[in-house]
Amino acid sequence: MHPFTKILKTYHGNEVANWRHRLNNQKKIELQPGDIQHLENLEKRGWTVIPSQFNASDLEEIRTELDRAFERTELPIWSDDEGADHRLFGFDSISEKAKQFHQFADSIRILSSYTRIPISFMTTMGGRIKSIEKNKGSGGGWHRDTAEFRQVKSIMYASPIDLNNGPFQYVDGSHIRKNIPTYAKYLKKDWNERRFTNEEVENLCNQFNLKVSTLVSSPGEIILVDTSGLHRGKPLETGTRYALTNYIWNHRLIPPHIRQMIYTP
Ligand SMILES: O=C(O)CCC(=O)C(=O)O
Ligand SMILES: [Fe+2]
Repeated sequence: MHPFTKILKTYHGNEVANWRHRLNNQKKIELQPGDIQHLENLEKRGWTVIPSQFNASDLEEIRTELDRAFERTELPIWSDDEGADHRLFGFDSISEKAKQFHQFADSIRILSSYTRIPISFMTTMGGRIKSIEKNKGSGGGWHRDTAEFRQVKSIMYASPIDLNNGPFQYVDGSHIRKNIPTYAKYLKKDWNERRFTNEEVENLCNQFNLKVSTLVSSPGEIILVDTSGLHRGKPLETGTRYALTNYIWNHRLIPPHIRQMIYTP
């Protein structure tokens, strides 16, 4: 197949599926004051930060629950080769706090207004990552979750975060559709390449004057992000990072490699 035909097929195939899903699941979303600013941040930059009701003691409870869960050998815990990163998908079904995060209406409203696609499936991943030597950070280095369509997530750190213990990083504006193939072409990659080295990201930022944002949010704040943009969890130099992440799918079937990891009691 000609590469151009391939791009058209992949890209438009996804867009057609999106429109079909929108038509079949039309629901009017009532925006709240402040939403417009968050939607503008998502459109322009690819991320925004919203307040939540979670306080320091809620976060402490989440950390304790995560530590306990990672001890439970009957649960489908994922961990990386280095033993730095532990994850449990479906944490919302064993933790009341995670369930509240999962159902948090402000995140759902803003993210589905942004994608203009009703959310049809969501699971909460509870994660703990330690500063073991040579850890790659959460997500395993710079990447896009998808290149073909907008994909969104919400993330809440459950421990105090600083520049050294693994904050989320994002190349502002790298989710903007029309630029995705331009950046890939400059790096001599396929238009929908998803993995990037540190050096490639540095080159892109210099060439196209892009800025890397490091999201050091306050306890309990929630990051809403379009993960089709370039992002990573910064590799940790010290400490341990706890976080909850909502994985969200629209009409698309949840990928089998994730589905099989989700804990259902
Ligand atoms: O947890 C993070 O900081 C980023 C992980 C990631 O790449 C993702 O959730 O898509
Ligand atoms: Fe990611």
